[in-house]
Amino acid sequence: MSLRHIDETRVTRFIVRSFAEDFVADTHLDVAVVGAGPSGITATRLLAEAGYQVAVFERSLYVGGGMWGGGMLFPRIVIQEEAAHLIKEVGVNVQVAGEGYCVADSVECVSKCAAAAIDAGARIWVGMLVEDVMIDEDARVCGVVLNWGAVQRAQMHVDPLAVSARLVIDATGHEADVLHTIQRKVAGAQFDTPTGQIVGESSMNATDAEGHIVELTKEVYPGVIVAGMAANAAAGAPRMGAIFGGMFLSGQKAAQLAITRLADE
Ligand code: 48F
Repeated sequence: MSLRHIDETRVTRFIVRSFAEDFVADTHLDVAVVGAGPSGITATRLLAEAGYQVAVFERSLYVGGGMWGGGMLFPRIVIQEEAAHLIKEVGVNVQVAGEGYCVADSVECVSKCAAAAIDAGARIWVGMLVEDVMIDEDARVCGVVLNWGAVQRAQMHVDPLAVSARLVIDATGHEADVLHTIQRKVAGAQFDTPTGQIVGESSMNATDAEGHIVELTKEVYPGVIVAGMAANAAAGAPRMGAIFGGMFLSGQKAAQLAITRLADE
């Protein structure tokens, strides 16, 4: 069997049209998630499963954030037993390692978590950087300002586009990038953190870091819930290395907070 003759311009039209339809549909979101690491992808899936219009914007060309590379490029992650259900329910094979620890293949985990979020109805936009936020007249964040990740890398001056969102989840990992942007740009911005400011993460202490991450997952600025490593970084709490239970539980809490918040509006 031979494949049909290809009209190259049709390929172009199909791609651009399909992209444009989906992107236009995502210009008004219930929740814009920034960063497609474990916490962001988990929050995205749970919000989509709950019926919300949610999309995640990821500046890299790949999803998974720090999960893809496992621990120091060994493609495995460790998860505490109490959090393992959040990846088992999307079909990840989780091996019990003993003493309350489990192990999973990092590539399998990223792929299945991302596929489940898409199957639940969310869109994952890769190569899109959130370079800023929109702020309304009540000083509340009401959307994200987007550019191509490649534009940032090339240091080109290209004006961005904007997408509105009833809530934003900062799941940008160690950088807490959305919150740092707000701190830099909004004069006198105060955050719900121990110092009122965005501090940056401290050195590794896995027990402390994992112990605090769920509690630190909250709406730290009007309209912005922080999740994952960004929650610790915002508060000045420690990092933890390749142990991921807190990331999944934090993503789950961010989704639950968002659902409660949106129901109140
Ligand atoms: O860092 P990342 O995986 O965040 P996480 O969900 O998980 C942290 C763990 O991977 C690991 C750890 C485990 O114990 O500590 O590090 O908290 O994923 C964050 C994602 O956000 C993207 C970034 O490329 C990464 O994929 N990102 C960061 N800033 C932006 C962004 C931005 N401004 N716009 C879009 N994406």
